[in-house]
Parts: sequence; structure tokens; C-alpha cells
Amino acid sequence: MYTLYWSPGTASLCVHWMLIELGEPHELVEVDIEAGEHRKPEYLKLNPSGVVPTLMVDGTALGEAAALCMILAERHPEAGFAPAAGHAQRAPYLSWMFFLSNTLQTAYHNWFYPDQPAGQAAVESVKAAARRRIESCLVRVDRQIAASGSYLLGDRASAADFMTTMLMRWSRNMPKPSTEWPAIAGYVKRMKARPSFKVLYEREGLTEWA
Ligand SMILES: N[C@@H](CCC(=O)N[C@@H](CS)C(=O)NCC(=O)O)C(=O)O
Repeated sequence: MYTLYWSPGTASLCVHWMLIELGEPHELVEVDIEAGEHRKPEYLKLNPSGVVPTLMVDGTALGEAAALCMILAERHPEAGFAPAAGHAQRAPYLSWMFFLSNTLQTAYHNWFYPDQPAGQAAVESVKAAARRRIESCLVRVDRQIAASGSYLLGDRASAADFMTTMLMRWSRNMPKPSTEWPAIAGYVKRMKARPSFKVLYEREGLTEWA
């Protein structure tokens, strides 16, 4: 039994989605970010960064969305969501997971929390830089999907696709949303057609980008 600390539409979404896909029993604990629950001492004990998601795995509280997707994929290999060590797709898989987490997700963090790097006075320049970074990442994602087929790494969905789709969703209200790139638009349509996506949306109470 997993326990996921989550908040609608945030970085917990890809982990929640994978739990649904895997059909693994899990309990959901909603963290109200608006109310500052993620900064309370009891939550900081689980996630010292004070962010969602946190996933309890065999009694250990673990953070970092990309790592959690990879952990779930490896704990349930029967689903085929992680290329095994030695497989030709293993190295690209690892590289893309780090790119998504380190580069694209970090740029989004600056877009959504622009006061965090350097205070209120720098908000506009932080947002402009974040937008440039996000759009250059989207160009790379679009090229990769156009070259690789149905999914990020070829013809088979992997943990990277749940993470990628979540990150594509986050641009929906930006000046240039990810779906303006043609290969991404088709990809997102395919990912959203998965029955688990509907379940995820119902559970998280999401309507935008359905
Ligand atoms: N690197 C972390 C980042 C998680 C993150 O930034 N979560 C956001 C929601 S999308 C959050 O909890 N933000 C609250 C805050 O920064 O105050 C991860 O991937 O888990």
C-alpha cells in the first residue's frame, strides 16, 4: 500500500497517474498548498523541501516526482514502464528523466514561483528567462517525439511519458502552450486517450486541458 501526498494538478500528478495505471493500492492525502500545509512541521518531517509530492514506500517518505515515477516503474516491472538495465532505451530513458526533472521542471518552478529565486523585484525577469527556457525545452521534446514515434522513447509508454505529459499540461495558460508544437499536440492527444487519464482527472477534480 502506497500513500501519496498530493495536490491537484501539481508535480504529484504524474505519480498519481502512474499509481492508477499500475492498479496498485494507494491512499491519497491531499496537501492544501494555498493554506500552507506543505510548510507545516509535520509535513516537513516527510518532505524537508516542503513540496508535493511525497510518496510513502514501505514506511519511508520519499520525494522528487521524477524519482518517484522511476521507483514505481522499477517496483512493478510487469507494466514495462522502465527499460531494463542493458536495454537500448535505458540510457535515453535516464537522460530524458533527468532533463525533464532538472531542466524543464525547474524552469516551470521559476515560472510559477517567480519570486522565489530573487524576491518580488526580480519577478518579471525571472519569468521572462523561465519562458525562454521552457520554450527551448518544448522544441527539444517536440523533435524527440517527432523522431521517436508514439511515445517519448519509441512505441512503448514509459514513466517518462507520465512525467512529460504532466509538464506539457503545465504550459496550457502560457503565451505559447506546448500543444502549439505539432508532434507534442498529437502525443498529448494519445496520452489523454488512456482510460487512466479520465480517472486521474475525476479524482483530482481537474477540468482544464481535459
Ligand atoms: N523537485 C520537486 C519539486 C516539487 C514542487 O515544486 N512542487 C510544487 C507544486 S508543483 C510545490 O509543492 N510547491 C510549493 C512551494 O514551492 O511552495 C519534485 O519534483 O518533487
